[in-house]
Amino acid sequence: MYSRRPAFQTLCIFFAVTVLSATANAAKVMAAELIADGFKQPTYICSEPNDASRLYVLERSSGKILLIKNGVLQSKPFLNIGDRVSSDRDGEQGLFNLVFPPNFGPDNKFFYVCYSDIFGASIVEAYKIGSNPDKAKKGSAKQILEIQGTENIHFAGQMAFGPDGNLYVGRGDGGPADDPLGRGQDKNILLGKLLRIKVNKDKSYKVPTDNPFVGQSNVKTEIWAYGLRNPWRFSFDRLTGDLYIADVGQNWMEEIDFQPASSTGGENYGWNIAEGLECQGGGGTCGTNAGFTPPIHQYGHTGGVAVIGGYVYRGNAIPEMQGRYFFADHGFTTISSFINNAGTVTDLQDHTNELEPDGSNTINSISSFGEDADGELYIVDIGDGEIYKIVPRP
Ligand SMILES: [Ca+2]
Ligand SMILES: [Ca+2]
Repeated sequence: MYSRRPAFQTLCIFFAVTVLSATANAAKVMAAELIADGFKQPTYICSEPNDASRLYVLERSSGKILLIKNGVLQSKPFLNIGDRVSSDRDGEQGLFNLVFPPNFGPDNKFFYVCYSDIFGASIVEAYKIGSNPDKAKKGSAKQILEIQGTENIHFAGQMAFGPDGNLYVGRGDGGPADDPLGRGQDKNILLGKLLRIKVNKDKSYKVPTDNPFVGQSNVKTEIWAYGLRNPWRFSFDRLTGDLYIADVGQNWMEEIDFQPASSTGGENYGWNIAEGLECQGGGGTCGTNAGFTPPIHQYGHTGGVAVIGGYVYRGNAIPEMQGRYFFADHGFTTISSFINNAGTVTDLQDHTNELEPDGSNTINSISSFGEDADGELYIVDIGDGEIYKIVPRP
């Protein structure tokens, strides 16, 4: 999922990093409202594509998906695949993600999950709901992808349906640190990549004919973009179709990569040669090497440990936030947003203080954002099992 590096964190204080300074005096218009708690290490939240009243929360190590229906947490899990999901003490394994296809409903009862399995592989599977929409059929599992890892780290773990109807799947480099075998740049393996596949009705998949490396030899044609280390979270802007990939850095730089909706794929985001705009480990200008697509935003380890990618806000509740891309840092528990002006980041704002909950609640440790059917955003606190909704400040 992400790595904690407290020792290096301390070291990094002595290095200067390039970071757009955040606006300190932006008006407070948002608040974080606790909507549910009591989860065991939640990793994700989402709703059905057309129904924000049905929210699904994933638990990392229990392998459970829990349903919040009209604000009420249902006592029985929607799905429990704890016997398939691996989990570890350091938190990089487990149940990572859930995605509903855009046409989910009576005519298409399948949805997709991804997790690390007990053999160390990344798995993408389809499951189906039965006549009871609050309960998925465990026996309906159909495996779509299995990608073997190596070190049981850097799985990534995000999926999303693009505006083109294809399923995008992120996969980290698999470790170990620094990607010594150069998997990020090796187009003949699926590690360290963003994949793009078309899921068939029978839940097998095919490679879209317009994937960027189709027709080339010694490449995996599932690859849409490469040179990624651990793209734990990525998302499409639901209005524009632009793609934001938050790639967790090694010891130096956290970065947010960008593809406009017009992209035809094939971007090389530079890992393990580059780390952000610099070279792996810091220094130099490898991130802008010919052929590399540099991040649109980066920050060093004086201000963070592991970037948690979020969403471009497209909800109606908080008009002031319209069009802002939200992201967080897992280690520093900061929450920020910016405006992306055709690849140029402007108006970076730090919302950490603004989103500090009232009363005795605290956002302890962020594993993910979530976006519901209405475009409203959520914060997943893996630290003590809480789910917050970002709401207008009362
Ligand atoms: Ca990069
Ligand atoms: Ca908390």
